[in-house]
Amino acid sequence: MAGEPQADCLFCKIVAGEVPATIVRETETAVAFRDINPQAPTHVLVIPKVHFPDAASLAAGAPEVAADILRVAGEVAEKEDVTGSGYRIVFNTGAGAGQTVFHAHAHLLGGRGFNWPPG
Ligand code: IU
Repeated sequence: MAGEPQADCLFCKIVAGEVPATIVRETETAVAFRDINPQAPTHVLVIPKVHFPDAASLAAGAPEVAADILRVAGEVAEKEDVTGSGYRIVFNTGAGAGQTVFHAHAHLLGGRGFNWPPG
């Protein structure tokens, strides 16, 4: 069922505390932790505790949680002190766009310059 934990999902396991992660913020609905392969000085993943495969399905199925993800990303950006220089919030959606973990997640990237268009 949409939103239910998936046994084979790495991020569901992080939410359940079964796989370790460096958690920087946790709310009732979301967990933020450091990416294991950081692409910027600040690279934090913000994930919903409920399981949806991508950002669009999360927004359709649990819009209040999708809003929480954005709010938490902004709070982490403040805490990491990257708001002044600017930061990115990225939702890779689909393998063709680079999504490798099919549990919705926002990448919060900051602490360096960014190019446009992205690669
Ligand atoms: P993507 O947008 O699905 O490609 O992002 C998945 C991210 O999850 C990617 O940046 C990985 O480095 C990160 N990650 C992680 O932080 N911990 C893990 O155990 C695994 C992936 I597997």
